[in-house]
Amino acid sequence: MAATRRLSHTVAVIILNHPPVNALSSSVRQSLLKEFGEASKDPLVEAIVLTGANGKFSAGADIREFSTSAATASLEFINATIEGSTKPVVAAIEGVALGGGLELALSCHYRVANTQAFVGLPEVLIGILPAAGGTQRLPRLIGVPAALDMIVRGRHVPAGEAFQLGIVDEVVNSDIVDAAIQFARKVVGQSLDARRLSTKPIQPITNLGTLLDTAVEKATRQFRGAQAPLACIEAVKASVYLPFHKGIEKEQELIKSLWATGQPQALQYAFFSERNVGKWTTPSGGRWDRVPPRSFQTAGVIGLGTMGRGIVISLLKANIPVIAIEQDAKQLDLGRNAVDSLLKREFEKLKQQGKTASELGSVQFTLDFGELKHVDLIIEAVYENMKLKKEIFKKLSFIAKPDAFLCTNTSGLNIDEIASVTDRPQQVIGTHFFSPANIMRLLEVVRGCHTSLTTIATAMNLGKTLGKVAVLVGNCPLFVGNRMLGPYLEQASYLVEEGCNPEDVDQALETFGFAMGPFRMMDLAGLDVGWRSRMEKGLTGPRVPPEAPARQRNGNRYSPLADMLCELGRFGQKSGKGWYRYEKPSGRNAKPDPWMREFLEKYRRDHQIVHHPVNPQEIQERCVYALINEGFRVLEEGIASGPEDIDVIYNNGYGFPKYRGGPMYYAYTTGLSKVLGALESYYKANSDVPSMKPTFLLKKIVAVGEPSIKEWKTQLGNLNNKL
Ligand code: 3H9
Repeated sequence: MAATRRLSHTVAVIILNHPPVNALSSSVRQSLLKEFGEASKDPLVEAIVLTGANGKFSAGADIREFSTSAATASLEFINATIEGSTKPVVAAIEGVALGGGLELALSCHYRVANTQAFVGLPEVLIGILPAAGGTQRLPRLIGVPAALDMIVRGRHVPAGEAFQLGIVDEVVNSDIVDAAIQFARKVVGQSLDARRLSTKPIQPITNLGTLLDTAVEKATRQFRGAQAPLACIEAVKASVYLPFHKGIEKEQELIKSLWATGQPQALQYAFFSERNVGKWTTPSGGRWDRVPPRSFQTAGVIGLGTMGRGIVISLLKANIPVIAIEQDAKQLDLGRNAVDSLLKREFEKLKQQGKTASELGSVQFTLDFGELKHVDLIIEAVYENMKLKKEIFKKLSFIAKPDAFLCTNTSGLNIDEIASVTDRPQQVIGTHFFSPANIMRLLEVVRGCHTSLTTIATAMNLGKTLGKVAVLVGNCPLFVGNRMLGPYLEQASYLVEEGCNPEDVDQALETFGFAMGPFRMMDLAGLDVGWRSRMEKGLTGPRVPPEAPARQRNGNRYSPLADMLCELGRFGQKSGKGWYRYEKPSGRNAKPDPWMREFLEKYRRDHQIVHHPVNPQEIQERCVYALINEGFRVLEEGIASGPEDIDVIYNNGYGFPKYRGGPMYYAYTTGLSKVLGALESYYKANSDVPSMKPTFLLKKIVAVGEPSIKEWKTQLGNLNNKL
C-alpha cells in the first residue's frame, strides 16, 4: 500500500494504491510525497498525472487511522506542495474522489473524470469537516452556494454534474489515465496561476449574509443536534471573509472542536458498524457470510399495500423484473396506479442522471398466483395476520419452484410458524422492510430455526442488491427494532399519565436528537394497528375500574391510554386526531390538542394520579434507558449478534440520532454504571414495570469493569445465542 510512479514519455503517472478504496493512510501520504518530489525534480518530466489503482481515485483520509496518531505529512501540506508545482498536475478520477481524495484532486491544476465517477466531500457524514483545504478551495472553484450544498449535505456528485459545476474540466468515456496524459500534454507550457485555487478570488455574491443564515437555520432544523454541518458552514464562511491561509487555520480549529464533542467518534463507529453487520459469524449455526448467496433473476411480490408497493419499486430500481400479485381486481388497480406514479418519479430521477428507463426492471401485475411458478424469490407483503400469511405460504409450497426462496415481510410475526406450513422451511426467511420501503435503508433479515445459511446469505445479498443495510436478527415477537420500541413507548405513556403532555415528551426526545418523538411517531404509524393486534390477543381488557388507584394488567403496570383513544376513533394522522390533532389541507402537522389536556386531567383524577412535574432530562433518561435495557435483553437472548447490529437498526430504521452512535453506543459513552444505577432506582420504586428491571448482561458488563463496546461480545460469549 503506497503510491507508485511510472513514466509515459514526458508525463509521470503517480498511482495511489491502497486497496480497496485507496484511503490516504499515513504510509500512502508519505510515499505520495516522495514520488511527487522525485517527479517534480526529474528533468524529463513535463507534467504529472495523479490517479488511483483499483478503479478508484481515493475515498479520502483513512478513517481507521483517526484513532491513532500518525506522524506523517498532513494532507494539506501535500496539497499545498502539489498546487505549488511548476509542472502541471492533472487528477485522473475514476470511481470515487471523496473527502481527502477530492481535496487532493482540487490541489491539482486540472481534473479529468470518467463518466461513471463520483466526487464529493462527505466528511460531514462522519462528524467532521473537509480539513485538507476542501472548505477553502471548493467555494473558490464553484462559488459559495454550490459548495455549501455539497459540503453541508456530504452529497456524492456524479461526473456529469461535477463537469457542469466546474469541478472537473473534462469527462471521458475512455481509459482515464490515457485521457489525463493527453490532457496534460496539451497544457504543458501554459500558465498555472489561474489554476491554483488557493489564490483564486472568491466569486462575490450579494446576499451572502442571508445565504449563510438560512444555511445555519436549515442545518439546525434538519440535522438537530449534529455539530458537523454547522462547522462546515462556519468553515465555508471563512473562505469568504479570511485569506486562504487563515481559512486553513480555521478548518483546523473547527475540526479540533468537533472531535471534542464525541460526535465524530460516534459517527465513525456507525460507519464501520454498517459495514461490519454484513460479516458476522453465527456461533450456533456456522457462518452465513462464508456461504455463497444464490443468484436470483426474478422476484414476486404478494400484496400491493404501502409496503408491497415500496418493495416493488426497490426491486425495479435494482433492475429486477417483478411479478406483482393482489387478491382482487380493485386492489390490483390501486396497487398498479400507485406503483406507476412512484415509477414516474424514478424515471425523472434517471433522466436527470442522463440514464434511461432500461435501468429499471419491468413489472407484471396479475391476480394469478400461478404466474409465480418460475420466480426465484417471492416476498409476501400482505397485512399482519398470521392466518392469512399461512394460507399464502401453504399455496406457495405448491406453486413456487422447489428452489425458490420464500420471504415474509412481517414486522413481528413468528417466522417458524409461517415456515411450518410450507414444504421448505429451510428456504423461508423474514425480510422486514421499513416504510416507505423504496426509501428507508434498513432491512431486518429474520432467521427462523430451520432457515439455511444459503437462504440467509441470499436474503442478506438481496438487501445489498437493493442498496439497503441488512441486519440479521433472530426470531422472537417483534424481532429487534420493534421489540425495543415497546418499553420505550411504555415509558412515554407512563410519563403522560404522570403529568406530561404528549408534546413535552416529544420535545424532550426530539431535543435528544430523535427524528420524531414517540407520540408523533405513533400518530403517523396509526394507533389502530397496535390496538387491533392487542384486541386480537385479548390484551386490551378487562379495563381496570376507573376508581382503582393502580392501572395494571396481569399484575404489571399497563397504560390503557392508547386503547382509550382508539375507542374514541382517534387513530392518529389518518383520522385527523390521535395524541395530537391534524388540520386540513395537509393533515400532517401535529398540533397540541386542548381536548387531550382535559382528557388527561380527567384520567389522572379518575385514577388518583398525583400530577408531578417531569423535566426533559428525566423524560430522556426513562425512555432511552428503557430502550437500552431491552437492547441488552435482546443481546442476552441472542436475538442480535452484537451491539453494532442493534445500533445499525436504530440509526437506520428508527430515527435515532446517528451522531450518538446508536442506543448501545450511547449507553457505552454515557457510562454503563450510570445507566444501571438509574434503572435500578427506577425499578426499585416501580417493581410492576418489569421492562425496567436491569438485565443480567448489563450487570455482568458493569461488574467486569465496563470494557469497550468491541469487547462486549466476549461477555456475550456463552449466552443463549439463537443466531
Ligand atoms: C477525510 O477524507 C478527511 C479529510 O478531509 C482530511 C482531514 C485531514 N478509510 O463502503 P464499502 C473501507 S475523511 C478507511 O463497503 P462501497 C470500508 O470500511 C474520509 N476505510 O464499499 C470497507 O472496509 P471493509 C472521507 C474505508 O463500494 C471497504 O473500504 N471519505 C474508507 O459500498 C469498502 O467500503 C468518506 O467518508 C476510508 N475513507 O463504497 C468516504 N472508505 O471491506 C467513506 C471505505 O474492511 N467511504 N473504507 O469492510 C464510502 O463512502 C464508501 O466506502 C465508498 C465505497 C463510496 C468509498
